[in-house]
Amino acid sequence: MLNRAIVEGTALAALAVSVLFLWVRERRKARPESDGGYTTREEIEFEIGRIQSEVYRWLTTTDHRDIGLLYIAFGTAAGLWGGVDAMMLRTELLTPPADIWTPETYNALFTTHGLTMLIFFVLPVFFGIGNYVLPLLIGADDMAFPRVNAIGFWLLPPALILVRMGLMIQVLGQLLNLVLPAEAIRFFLTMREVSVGWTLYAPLSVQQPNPQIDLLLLGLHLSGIATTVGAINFITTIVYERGKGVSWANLDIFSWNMLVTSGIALFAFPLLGSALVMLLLDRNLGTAFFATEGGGAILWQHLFWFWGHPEVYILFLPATGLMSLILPKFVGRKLFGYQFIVYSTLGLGVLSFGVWAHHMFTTSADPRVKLSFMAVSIAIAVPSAIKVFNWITTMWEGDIRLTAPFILCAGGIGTFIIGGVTGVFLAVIPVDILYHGTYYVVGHFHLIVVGIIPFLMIAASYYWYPLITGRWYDTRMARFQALLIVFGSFVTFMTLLIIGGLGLPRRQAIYPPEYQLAQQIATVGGYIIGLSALLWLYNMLVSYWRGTPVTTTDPWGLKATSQFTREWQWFEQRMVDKYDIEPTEPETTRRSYAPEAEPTGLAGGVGTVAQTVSRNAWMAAVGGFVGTVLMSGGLITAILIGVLDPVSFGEIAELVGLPASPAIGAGLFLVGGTVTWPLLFLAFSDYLPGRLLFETGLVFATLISSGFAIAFYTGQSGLAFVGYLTFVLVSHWAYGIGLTVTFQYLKSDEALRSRGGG
Ligand code: HEM
Ligand SMILES: [Cu+2]
Repeated sequence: MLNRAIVEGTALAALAVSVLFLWVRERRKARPESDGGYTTREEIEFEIGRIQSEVYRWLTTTDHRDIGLLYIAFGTAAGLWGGVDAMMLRTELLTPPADIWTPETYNALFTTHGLTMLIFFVLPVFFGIGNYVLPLLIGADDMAFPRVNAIGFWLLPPALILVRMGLMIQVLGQLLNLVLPAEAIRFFLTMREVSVGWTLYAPLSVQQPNPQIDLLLLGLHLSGIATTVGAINFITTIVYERGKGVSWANLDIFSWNMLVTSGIALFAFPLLGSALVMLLLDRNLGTAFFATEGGGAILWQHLFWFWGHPEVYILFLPATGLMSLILPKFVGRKLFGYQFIVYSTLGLGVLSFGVWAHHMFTTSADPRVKLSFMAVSIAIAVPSAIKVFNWITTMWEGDIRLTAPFILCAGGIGTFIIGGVTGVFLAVIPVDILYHGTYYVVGHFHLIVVGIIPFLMIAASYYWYPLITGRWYDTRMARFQALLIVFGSFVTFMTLLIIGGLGLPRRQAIYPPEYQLAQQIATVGGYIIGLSALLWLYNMLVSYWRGTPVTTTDPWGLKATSQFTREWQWFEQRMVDKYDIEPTEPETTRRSYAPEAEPTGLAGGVGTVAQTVSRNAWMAAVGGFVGTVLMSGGLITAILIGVLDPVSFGEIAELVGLPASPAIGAGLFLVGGTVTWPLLFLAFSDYLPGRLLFETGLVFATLISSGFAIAFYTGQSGLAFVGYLTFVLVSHWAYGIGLTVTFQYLKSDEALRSRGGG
């Protein structure tokens, strides 16, 4: 049995030393800077004074680009740390018994792995990218609150240390133990990495004595504060700091996504904060929130997932924003269906708060409540699918350039389709009851969190590397790396879906021998992902000093298809001002896809509205029908190869009060798919943003309310039913009117400002 602390400590130290070694070696050989993170100088050598001033600069900076880079560096480091956990987990699974780590260590590994990746890797990296490019994209000078921005970042390192202190203390304890007797350093030997799972379920999380759990809760609390602060800053920046000519109607898609992500974070994280405090009180001050006499363990699950599900959208939306921004640049066409994508993003923002109980289908919650959560969880796939359709349509007849960012975008669409569709299956109660405890769930979410999310982070790093550093990376190595990570992810997580379908339980260090080959395939895939991450890091670091300097102001040839967006205009200006480089002229130009003239909305007469609406509804109905048939095909295949078992679904369906007949099920599925799509397209019709009217808001709210009424109907009749319908309608009207009035106000305010008033 290996010692975890020593192995993990050594792996991290080896990573850190290699990076340091590369830094020192490459820095010696660096060519004079063309531009980028540090100042131009002919000869680079280490002098104490210069290092001092650099350190001082990075510790005190409030510049949005610097803070962006700090966030990205921190997130990457945390990602590598969580990655080391992942490699250790997969190594244990090479053989059926627990022969490398103890089962307890295995539990600790997946606990810290999950928390580190979700909270300290993904969000910081996206906040970093947002910090760097968002102000450039919207023409702002900086973030709205630069100092708060710095505070938001600097809360994160102590938070990470609190969360993962167990490991450091253990390593230290083992070193001290070499010279000191065990009694003298008891504290260092009692602290353990937390092993209760990333969901911190009560009662285990209340009862385990390990003091590291308390530190972890404090660390998570701190990270929540950091996130909330960052979210407020993004919202304020997008609402108030947009430059001339940037309106809601032409705000870039990445900023829309950061806006919605921040909105979700603003509502989700404070709730997590309260839940964490309640858990701390239960552990230390004898309260009983999560004891059976209090709210019970179920209360913790409600609170946790009320944050937890929105959190997955907090992580996922920025990735879709990057996709919508980057993909069109490499297919030479404008993003198809900008308005639909904005709508679907806003829709996801709201819906993400209405599905949390799909993580609790195997608890004793009321079946009628579960049923409504099932309906909304299935519905949430629609806005996601709208995005996918629009990306695919953007590529249609495009002029595709097979660069690393493109490969990552295409791979990301692929992993997201599979990850998303498996999520829809899990949203169906009988399916979930069978698969909740298996690797199927692990496969589902990893196809997103080790699919589209990191792929798009890496795509963004390749796409903006010339802009940030003024240098090129090794593009061949980048293409190879992109293929490698897409390949590795598919190998690993498709395998997990299959062994999950066969029923292998997740979160176990030990498994039956017949699964060994499959587990080994998944582990090799995992190593491939790890290797590709190291290749990426190497390329980024070495190119920073040795890459070829960029000598054009349009490195990606975006002017040729009129996609030279604001951040590149900023880059061009900087190249012109600093290096006297002439603005690059494109060799050829063409318009990249001309969207038809915007419909005129209600103001243009009822006739045109009816026409567009019926055209969209038709298209949507056909799309919904085809999509549902295709999905049925997937289901049938799964049943044929034995991954899905219809008979047990039937039995469970009867148990939870659903009809057991496959014919009724299939019919409902088909009709539902065909009807839901036109409804959504109607609701999400072409009017917002851009042209927005009061009446449109009402129509929108009414349509959505009918969907909610069906989704949440739990068997009322008579007067109660009338009351229910009235409540749904009126509350949606209130919501719709509120939203329309806000947008209309913002628009008139903007119009006033651009006319020089206000
Ligand atoms: C298409 C929309 C999606 C649907 C309908 C969906 C549905 C579900 C369901 C029903 C579960 C519960 C499975 C169980 O524990 O038995 C689940 C788990 C999970 N999903 Fe999704 N999902 C969707 C998208 C996403 C996205 C975008 C992410 C990540 C960014 C994600 C991350 C997760 C995670 C982390 C879990 C596992 C939590 C755990 O440890 O138990 N899902 N999903
Ligand atoms: Cu969820």
